[in-house]
Amino acid sequence: PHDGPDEFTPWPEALARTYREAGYWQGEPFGAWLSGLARRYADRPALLTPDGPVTYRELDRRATVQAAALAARGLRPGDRVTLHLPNTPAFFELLLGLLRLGVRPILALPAHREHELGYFCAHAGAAALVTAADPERLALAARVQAGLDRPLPVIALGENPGTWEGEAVSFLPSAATAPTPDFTPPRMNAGGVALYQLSGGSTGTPKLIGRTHDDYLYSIRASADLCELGADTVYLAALPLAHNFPLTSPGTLGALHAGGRVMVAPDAAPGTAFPLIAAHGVTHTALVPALLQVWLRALEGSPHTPFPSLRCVQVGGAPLSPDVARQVRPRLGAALQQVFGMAEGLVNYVRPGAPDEEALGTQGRPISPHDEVRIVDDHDQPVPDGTSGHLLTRGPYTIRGYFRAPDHNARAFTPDGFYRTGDLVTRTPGGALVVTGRHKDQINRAGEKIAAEEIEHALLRCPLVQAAAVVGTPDPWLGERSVAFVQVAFVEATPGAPDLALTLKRHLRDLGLAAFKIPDRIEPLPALPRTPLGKTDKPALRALAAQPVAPST
Ligand code: J2J
Repeated sequence: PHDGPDEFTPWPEALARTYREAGYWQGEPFGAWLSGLARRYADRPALLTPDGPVTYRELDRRATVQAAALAARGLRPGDRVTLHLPNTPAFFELLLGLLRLGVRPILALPAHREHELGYFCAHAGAAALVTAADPERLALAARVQAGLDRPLPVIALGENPGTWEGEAVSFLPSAATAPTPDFTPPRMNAGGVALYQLSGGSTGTPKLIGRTHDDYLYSIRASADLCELGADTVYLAALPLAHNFPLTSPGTLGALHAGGRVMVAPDAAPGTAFPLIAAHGVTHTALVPALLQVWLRALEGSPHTPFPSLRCVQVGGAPLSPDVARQVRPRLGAALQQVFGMAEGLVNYVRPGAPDEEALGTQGRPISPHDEVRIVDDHDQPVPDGTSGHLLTRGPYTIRGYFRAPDHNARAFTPDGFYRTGDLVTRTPGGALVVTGRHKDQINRAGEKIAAEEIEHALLRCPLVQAAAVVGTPDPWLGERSVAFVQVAFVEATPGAPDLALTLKRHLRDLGLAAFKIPDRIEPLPALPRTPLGKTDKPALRALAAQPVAPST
């Protein structure tokens, strides 16, 4: 299948040749990569599951079982599907099965609800929603179907729990006990899109990021190498498996590439993750700063090396304060590795063994010598080293355009193909990047990205709301909390009527927004402050949001 210019923006041929000649792009699709791992690591454990280890050979076999089963359900190479799974080991047989079949999953997060899943399916013309056969997810899938104006097949991993309320559903048995099918994988172009990651975004609708087999595998291999993963690595995935960070930086796929073992935590709570670290000899894991703080809090007062096996805790996704960074070594008995990455591509790592100054106070440096980084002022002119500016980047694994978003692409990329990250950074004399702020209308709530405009549009769909603006405000635990300011139609206060904030939160929940997007606070204002040009004055609202809340009477 060929993607049109709005669906995929290729790299210029001269650069593509450079990336191939440098050995970054190896022309190998994910299916062949997995076969290679099965040959190389054979009977070594790949996944550690509650039912025992799954070897590399068996993981490879299960991916083939699922590829054949998905093909039998009508999925064809080039199709797009929305993949919505909880953190369980079966995520890998499905993801790898889809990749082997050349079907491109949109990697939805577990927190996504019908608002997001429905949008992905509609926007991408998805051939199916692939989910898990638990009653809650099936009910969600039925609501997604009901909200679309064309039929959407649902493929649910597991047994029919007998609660299905939608239309076409097909249950996909676990591959563990299924016989090996006679299946020949289709030929595939490694330069084509393998899967879609999701942008943190700043616009009214989420953006899809097409990552090619070539570029995604390069970032995975290079990440695994520079993070020094090996056959003795035991990687605990505590963050949502579909997210770019725990998937590829170096993440579960990096650990598999290195011949290590992957352990999946259903969630990142200390009560869930700590026993797994102890029982399975976990060596590496990845956290967002908010979760790191929860882990550190849970360890207060415990002996100083609670987890003798733990070597490295990676932290990224949101700003990490040096004070919290400093506590990692003494409390967790492991090295801290800061990671500053983005689903669009560019990932920076503090290199293992870096001096404290760099490890605690910077967000590292790019993976590749071919990652181009520009730090510029508001007019796209380079700023002197040591000055904060907008981070622009292009390189062998950074996209050149979002899927079906030509207008947004014209703003989000420079004419010469640099991605405008929306991050403000400085470069240290040693060449490491320090994130100093953000220039995008986004809230980073505990590492989860909220596009202000998406929530504003959703609030405006309530007839009471005449104008809405969502901003972030500092929070010691979450990093940022979200605050919505609304201008509402005059409503007479009737005794016993639910208060405005509750009404609007209910409105957003009814639209099916992911829970992390529901504003932490909703405040009415007689009118939103405006700039001289008539735009909402967000800096003024941020200042207002940061004021102490008056006790309600
Ligand atoms: C400050 N802000 C950071 C950091 C990301 C590895 C790690 C993280 C992500 C990720 C990822 C930050 N300090 N250390 O995909 O592979 C903010 C920036 C960035 C945005 C990207 C990976 N690390 N950020 O977080 O696509 O604002 O990817 O542009 O979810 O998170 O978000 P996302």
